[in-house]
Amino acid sequence: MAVTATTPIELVNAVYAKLPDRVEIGRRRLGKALTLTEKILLNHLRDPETGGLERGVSYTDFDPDRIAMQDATAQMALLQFMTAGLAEVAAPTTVHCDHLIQAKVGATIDLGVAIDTNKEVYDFLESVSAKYDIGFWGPGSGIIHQVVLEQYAFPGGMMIGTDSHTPNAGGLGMVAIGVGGADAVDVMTGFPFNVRFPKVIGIHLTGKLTGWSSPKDVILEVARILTVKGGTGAIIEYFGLGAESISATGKATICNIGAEIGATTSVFAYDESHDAYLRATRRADIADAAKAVAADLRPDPEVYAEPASYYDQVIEIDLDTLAPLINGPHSPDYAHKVSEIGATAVEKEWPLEISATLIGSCTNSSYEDITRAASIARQASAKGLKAKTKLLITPGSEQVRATIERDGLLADLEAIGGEVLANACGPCIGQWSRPDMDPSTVNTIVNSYNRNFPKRNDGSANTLSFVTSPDTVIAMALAGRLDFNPVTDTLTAPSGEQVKLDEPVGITLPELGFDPGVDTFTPPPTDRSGIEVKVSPTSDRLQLLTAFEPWGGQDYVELPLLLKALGKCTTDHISMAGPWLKYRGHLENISGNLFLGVINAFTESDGFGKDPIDGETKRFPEIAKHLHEAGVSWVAVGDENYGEGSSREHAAMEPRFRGAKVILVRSFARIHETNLKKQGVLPLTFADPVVYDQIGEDDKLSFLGLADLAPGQPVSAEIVKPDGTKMPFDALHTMNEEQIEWFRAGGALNIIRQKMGQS
Ligand code: MIC
Ligand code: SF4
Repeated sequence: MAVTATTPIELVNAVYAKLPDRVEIGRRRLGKALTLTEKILLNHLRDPETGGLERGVSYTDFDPDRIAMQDATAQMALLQFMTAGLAEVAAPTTVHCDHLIQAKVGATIDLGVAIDTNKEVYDFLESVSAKYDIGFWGPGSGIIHQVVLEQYAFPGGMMIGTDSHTPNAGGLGMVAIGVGGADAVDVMTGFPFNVRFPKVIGIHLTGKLTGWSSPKDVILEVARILTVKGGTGAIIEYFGLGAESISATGKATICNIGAEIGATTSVFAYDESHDAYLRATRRADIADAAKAVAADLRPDPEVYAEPASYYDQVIEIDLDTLAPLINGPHSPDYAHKVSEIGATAVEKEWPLEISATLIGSCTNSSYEDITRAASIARQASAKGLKAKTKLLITPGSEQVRATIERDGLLADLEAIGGEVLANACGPCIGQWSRPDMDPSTVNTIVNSYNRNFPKRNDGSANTLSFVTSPDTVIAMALAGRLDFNPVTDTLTAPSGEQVKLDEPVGITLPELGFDPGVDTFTPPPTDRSGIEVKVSPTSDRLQLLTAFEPWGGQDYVELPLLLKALGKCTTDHISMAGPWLKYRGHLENISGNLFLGVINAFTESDGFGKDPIDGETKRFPEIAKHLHEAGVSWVAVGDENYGEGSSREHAAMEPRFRGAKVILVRSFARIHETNLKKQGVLPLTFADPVVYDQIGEDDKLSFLGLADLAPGQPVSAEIVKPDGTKMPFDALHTMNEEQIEWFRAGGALNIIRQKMGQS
């Protein structure tokens, strides 16, 4: 099927045509009414009669409708896909250029600089896209998740995307799952997408958001309740009249940040807001088609009547009483009421003065978000107020940018001092040049983004990042302080008058319709025969991949420890973004950032450890390189929710490339655990978490009986102390038969390549 700038109605019709039958099959097989999650998943099972449906247990094969990849992850995904030797991708696929644009002086100049500095990578992505029948959204088109929501998402659809915030499309009723590139390669090569059939958590929303409370507060509250790992292995399904009162883009904000609680994805049922959004984004044909199957795009009535019998867990949130929240620093589940953050900041000694405020990102840059923010800006301007901090705005897509510019909303924000950046990720992913801030200065920033791990925005661990709604960001920008509560506090206007801000007012969809802006989409050409993809052997940004070696049949005996990570170890800690994004297509070069952000459990400082070969203290990537060059395999040990955050498979490929055999932790985040399995690294957890504490810096670790590795069976392991004492313990894994095969083959890609006759 041709890849166009929007999902063709034929694709949607084909999905809806089988929906009623599949729902019937599901009710018969499960012997009960169905949640929305189950309906959508059943409709995408590769085999509707035999695909496993046991929540939290079955590994099941699905056929998603589409794949979306952003530029920073697409490079590695496509380099892997290329080794399979196919003529084209087997499912509709798009590539989106959004992560590589650095925010420095403003939209136009920054975009021009990015096009220049990233030319080699953009050319690569454009030519690979053209060659393999992939749609290409060039730089300036916007952030992948906004473009997907505007163009490709549809109620009842299923997609995967090589970015953890792919669930954003759940706002429009799609099961949209964030994956590593190797999962995308499966689907691009015609194999199913295999994932554990999720548990389903129901979140019942009652009441209605009012005043300063917004959809962002719903998900910040869910993060508070469930924490960063509470959604692991589950799809979050929102229901209730409160859910229906939220716009489609508000729903998308909620689903987007579902990634922060580890959820497989989040989804809202079809309702009027979906119809309205589809029509406003010029997709009336899809709106009509969805309306015709509306009952199957919602949970069965029995589920609403008795949620506790159908969801694994039910959480109640009353929107009438939900107070505005602000979460941070350093973890998106660290929630505070806006009314209380001031007192907490004083107690914790976080700076009350804000050094920068930022709105936008893939999370919060809808028309509604910007109208709400602009409504505050307008009243402030009328009273002569201006932002007391830097205020940066990243529009989520070219369509939103063009529309908010046309409707005067950007001008409202600029009038209080806002600066507009390119339609891209920018400061959200460390692409923020901030020469005015000394990295040794502890400082507070407030933004409407989704994650706030240390060093994420400007590379400095001294920047304390708080996430909140765009409304609260604007209010705090005007006050310049973290202890400002717009509900109760006043600002001093230049006239000396004490001014209280009125509540924000939003417009869900533009009255004049969306302005599509500049066309940045390049469809693949019909004749693709002459297209060549070039990767220079001397490039420092792109490197063709060579296959990893297979397992080899031996136990892993007395592997030295590269590191033991203390506390939070996200993918940002393992493979930092920001300045390193430029090496995302070059495995060897990007391995220079391996574990740079990790806190060493033995020294409690970050980035440095003891080289097990010579005992010297070095940066982790240097130790890993030294071990690699000496042909010494190693193991890394981590704590809870290891690999939280991004989908970037570099966090798994770099250790693999440098010789990691096992990553042994207290628990894993879903995408990262799969990424390790896909690359042929053994992801193991301690059967008894206390064993983590018993591992010393000079210990070695053995993993035995690997020839008998079997689903559900523990692996016998040993700590070998420097004096030779052995301390046996059990390690657990979650691999099924197929995944054990990946391990034996040295990675899933080696199996695909064999099947395609490439090796
Ligand atoms: C992120 O928000 O952390 C990213 C950057 O979008 C990542 C993807 C990447 O690292 O390229 C994600 O969320 O998966
Ligand atoms: Fe981009 Fe930030 Fe969204 Fe990731 S979270 S896709 S970096 S805007």
